[in-house]
Amino acid sequence: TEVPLRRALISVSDKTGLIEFATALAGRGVEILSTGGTAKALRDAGIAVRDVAEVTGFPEMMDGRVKTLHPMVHGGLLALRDNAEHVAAMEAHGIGAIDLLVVNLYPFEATVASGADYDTCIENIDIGGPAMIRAAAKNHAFVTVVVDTEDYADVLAELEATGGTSLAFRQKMARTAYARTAAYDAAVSSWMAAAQGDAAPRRRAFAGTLKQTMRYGENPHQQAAFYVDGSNRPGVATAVQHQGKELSYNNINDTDAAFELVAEFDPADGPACAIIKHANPCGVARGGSLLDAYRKAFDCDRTSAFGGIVALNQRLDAATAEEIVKIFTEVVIAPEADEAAKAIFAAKKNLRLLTTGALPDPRAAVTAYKQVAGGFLVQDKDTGFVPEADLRVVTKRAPTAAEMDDLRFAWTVAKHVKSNAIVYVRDGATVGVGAGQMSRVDSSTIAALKAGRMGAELGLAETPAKGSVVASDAFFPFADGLMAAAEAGATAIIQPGGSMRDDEVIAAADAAGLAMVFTGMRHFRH
Ligand code: 93A
Repeated sequence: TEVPLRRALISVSDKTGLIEFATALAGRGVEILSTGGTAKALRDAGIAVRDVAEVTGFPEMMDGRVKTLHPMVHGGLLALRDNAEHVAAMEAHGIGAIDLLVVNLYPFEATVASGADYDTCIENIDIGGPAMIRAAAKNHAFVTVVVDTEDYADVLAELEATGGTSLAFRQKMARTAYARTAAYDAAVSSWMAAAQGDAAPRRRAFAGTLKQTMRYGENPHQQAAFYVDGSNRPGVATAVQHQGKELSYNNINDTDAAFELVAEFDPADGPACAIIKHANPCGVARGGSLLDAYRKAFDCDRTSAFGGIVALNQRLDAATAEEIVKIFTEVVIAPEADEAAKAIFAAKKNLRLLTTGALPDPRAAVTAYKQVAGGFLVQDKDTGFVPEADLRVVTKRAPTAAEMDDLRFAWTVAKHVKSNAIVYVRDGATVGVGAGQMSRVDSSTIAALKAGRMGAELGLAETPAKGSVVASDAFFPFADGLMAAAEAGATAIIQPGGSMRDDEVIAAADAAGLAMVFTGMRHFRH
């Protein structure tokens, strides 16, 4: 089953590692055929190469749309070398066998990600490349197909070891090849649906590239792996890890939640910090400095913050790093980190530091998937944002400017808390978070209870919920939830409104002297 490599066709858009690879192939006596740009790059490097146009007898035409789509190419890829008829056909038509196909495709995904216009995206749909890849992969009994520059070294190692390629190796390359063309078409189809305004295409395909396999999933008896979608959204998928062991499934999930939350706070408006446990925030704060923001976030729920994930909206500095290492933290994620901060973390072997270079755009359209039995649900990520003009004061008393700042902050945090979400905020920091309860009143009670407990732990004279504001991710169906918040010490409330009993709820707020703002938008999160 070992097949020698005599002839290769190389046609690549991404020319990374091309010269080294082709040089090594040429050094083994492999004849190289190539398309326009690739042939030029090889020739410029002094590597002997034959133009595909010479082999097909046709020039590349129609802006390169037709260059390799020809029987001289596809016959050479598809012919069964041990089939007399196939061999006779090759001889009759002068078709030479192609043993190795090296193709990477027009950068369609990157073109879309760059925000290119419709026609440019269309022009970057590769047709000849996938056709050759699929042909070579089908004929893996004889042909080796390479679609990723990362695999060049493996091909050379295989040649070194066996003088050719083994069937097992060709099979593995063929699997990868079909996944690549499938992912490519999935990207084209998804882009078309979005660009043509079809939110529910009749068929939907999505695909990913393996980034990491994990020891286990959410629990030790579950297998798991992490795939990237090629969108390059800044976050845990694109982050550079500076130290510490590999991220676990739960780490990745929580780090994502933390970073998406903190990215809501524009660094131009000042530093912000979010601490996450089990995908819910146990503290979020803005501060005069990053250190201040971290301390305030930590003070919301010191107990839960232990072993948490810390996300920052700005470059990690040494002072904040010093403070973070005082307790055990699983992961810290930030756009950047000072060398001094990295040095402080270096002493903590179990702490992972991730930097992303940038924050994800909280308003960018992202498609979210959720698996259900027999299918999956697809929706836009919740990028909902209530413009200032849509905030409606419904009570006799309007919030003060300070209350309004905290209400906006609480509302943003509530969007990132599992429903039912109740978030108490004072002075730009959460002081009580009630998450994931089946009853809104229970979430309220828990948030107030946690605030009270933390006040006692911090040695405060009264609960930090006193004089706070509160956000609810969905409307209060009755006045009871609102009354619980008032009893806990909240002075202002932000909620979507829209309950049948809004009048009762507003009357209760007025009676208690509360200020209340309706957003007209809700933020369920499950
Ligand atoms: O426009 S195409 O779909 N038509 C083709 O016949 C064809 N053959 C190869 N694009 C085609 N390719 C692609 O050209 C390859 O997949 C590769 O990405 C690119 C390499 O072009 P060049 O060698 O001119 O840089």
